[in-house]
Amino acid sequence: MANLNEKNIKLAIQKEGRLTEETLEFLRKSGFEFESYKQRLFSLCRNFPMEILYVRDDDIPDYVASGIVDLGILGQNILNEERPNVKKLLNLRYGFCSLIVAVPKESGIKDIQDLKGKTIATSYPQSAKKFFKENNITIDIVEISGSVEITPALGVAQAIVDLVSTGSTLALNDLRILTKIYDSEAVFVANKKTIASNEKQILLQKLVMRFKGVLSAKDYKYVMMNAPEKILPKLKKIVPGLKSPTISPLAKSGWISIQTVIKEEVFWETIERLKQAGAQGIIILPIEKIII
Ligand code: PRT
Ligand code: ZN
Repeated sequence: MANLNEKNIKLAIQKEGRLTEETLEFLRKSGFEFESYKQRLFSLCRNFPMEILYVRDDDIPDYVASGIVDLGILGQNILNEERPNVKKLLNLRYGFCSLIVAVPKESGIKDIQDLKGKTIATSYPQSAKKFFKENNITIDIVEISGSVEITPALGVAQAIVDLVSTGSTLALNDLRILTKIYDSEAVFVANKKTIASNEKQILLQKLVMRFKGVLSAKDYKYVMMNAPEKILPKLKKIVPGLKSPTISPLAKSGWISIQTVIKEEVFWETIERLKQAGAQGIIILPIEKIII
């Protein structure tokens, strides 16, 4: 195991899989510089005392809980399944998926109650057991490590509990969703001793601030526009929370330039209303980071 310097904070991420690319992108956006070629086992950040270790996602909870590493990025689904003794610090807003119960399209099963006494194949036995127990449904579980979706066709199970993101795999295997157990996304977790440690706590706080900066920037866009000065009160009404936009006069008399941020979720709606109100030359820029 890499242990170049005891003082470095250690972060475990998935070596190769669905979370890898977006995790590397997220770390780079957060300002960490490091090499990351295909056969890597670990990387040392050039501009921060942090080592990144590349491991299987299933190993991350144990590594963090036991203190082999201080921090980890993994799917919430793995936390729900393994319930390791770690502290979740942030949701990272990528790697979205849901754990669902699915049955063959043609099957007569209409409701989860119809699964009583049936066999269910899954790679998430703990999550599945908990769900059916909470719903007072007795089922048998067959634990499968991969290709769970083919088990109904093979006659191994009458239903499956599996992760789904686009739904293509279910469609290809003629399965339909009966119900959802939980939603998941990538999360940032820490070892509890690291959080309490004098030395590493400071590094951890810096890291969390950087991550939060990237996450909140995702929510907003930077907008510049020109407008006649007299419609400013109207524009202020359209952009909620816009108490003090940056306003500068334009060479054309009676006209101003306005700079502000707009929340992503109401973005198009807001832009259309600004345009209707008389704003012109609207320029939209992505925001790299917001430090509050
Ligand atoms: O080798 P290693 O053990 O590290 O990787 P792995 O094969 O166990 O995991 P990997 O790379 O498949 O997934 C890593 C993490 O990505 C998971 O723990 C989830 O948090 C997240 N994630 C997001 C997903 C999916 N979306 C997903 N769709 N993990 C798995 N799937 C699978 C699902 O099991 C099914 O087989 O993709 C298939 C369905 O995808 P759709 O798009 O057809 O619905
Ligand atoms: Zn895995």
